[in-house]
Amino acid sequence: MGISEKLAELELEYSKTQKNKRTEGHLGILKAKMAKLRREIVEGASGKAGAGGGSGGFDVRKAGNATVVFIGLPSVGKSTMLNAMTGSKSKIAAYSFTTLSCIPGIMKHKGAQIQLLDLPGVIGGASLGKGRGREVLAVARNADLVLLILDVFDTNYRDKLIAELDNMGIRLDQTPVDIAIEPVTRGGLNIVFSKKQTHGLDAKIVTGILKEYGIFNGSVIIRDDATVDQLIDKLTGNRKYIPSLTVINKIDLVQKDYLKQIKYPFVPISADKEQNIEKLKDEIYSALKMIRVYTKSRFEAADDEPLIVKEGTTVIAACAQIHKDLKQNFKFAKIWGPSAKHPGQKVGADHVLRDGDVFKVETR
Ligand SMILES: Nc1nc2c(ncn2[C@@H]2O[C@H](COP(=O)(O)OP(=O)(O)OP(=O)(O)O)[C@@H](O)[C@H]2O)c(=O)[nH]1
Ligand SMILES: [Mg+2]
Repeated sequence: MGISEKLAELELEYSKTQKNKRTEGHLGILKAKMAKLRREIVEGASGKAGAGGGSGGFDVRKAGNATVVFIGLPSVGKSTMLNAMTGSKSKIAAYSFTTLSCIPGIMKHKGAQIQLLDLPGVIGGASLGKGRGREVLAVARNADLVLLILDVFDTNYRDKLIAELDNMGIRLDQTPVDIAIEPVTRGGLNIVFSKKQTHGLDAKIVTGILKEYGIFNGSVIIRDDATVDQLIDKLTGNRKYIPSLTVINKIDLVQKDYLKQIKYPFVPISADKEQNIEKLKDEIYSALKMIRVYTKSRFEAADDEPLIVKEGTTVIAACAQIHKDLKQNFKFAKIWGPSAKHPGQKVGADHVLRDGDVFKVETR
């Protein structure tokens, strides 16, 4: 029996099992078993989709300051979007599966160069390999932002896309929970909950799941209010936590009121009629949490070209992005702008930059 069949069997058993307090432990173990099989599937696909391509995977090289992937059903308008946003020429057609590989484009916005990746459409069961779905979803694992793209007449499909990504170990808009697991060789399990658990996680369930992962001895400290799935994520270990934006395309086909029934936040656009494209670019830019900072050398005014860095970047990390020598020879920096207490404030390596800062590095 192949991995996919084993997984299907477990999924069936899971769906048939009644969900109550008495079956919770058994369900947790089923989930752990499914997670282990999905990890095998993901690892198979990631290997293929890595840089260099290999056996039929997508040859994707990261470029620019950040990478954004397009995930959606066939024909929702992903390629039309790429072309409208970057001036690329990805093939567009009225039939499904027009795009057959990964087509990159660069969107320039507010001084940043953002790589957009147009991908083949994903369909239900993509994470199990339908329609090259695994390769497509594996590309998303390395993205800085996922765009969930929906046709205005099929807005309920969002949950399915999220589920397919979830099966590939991609957790959209989530943060990992704080669970520390330290296996030892003897002495049994010592499980400590330092927060009240409201999702039914208790010592018995945790013990059962840990056994599935071959952990019989050690200490476990659960510092957040966690779910069974989050504990399994921690044990599986290859999860990607990526932010997302939902885009609804083809709004030229409906009246304004039509959009009011949609219950989640989204950016409405018409890629074909180029409506709201600038707004979408702004939303992508802010979802990526990038800031612009400027360097200044001893004799000159500040550079016009911004250096694009992630929010929360320190002076020393920004230096490393410019040149490794600059990082190595760093003595201190002087700062002007939003993060400076006063113009020209002297700061150390760990000073956190803010959007619009100008800094000058003193080297050894
Ligand atoms: N009315 C309308 N049609 C659009 C819009 N955007 C795309 N289309 C049409 O939708 C069809 C599919 O567009 P594509 O851009 O090829 O869709 P895709 O998501 O890349 O499709 P696959 O590559 O097959 O996954 C084409 O006929 C487009 O002209 C839009 O904003 N409004
Ligand atoms: Mg396409």
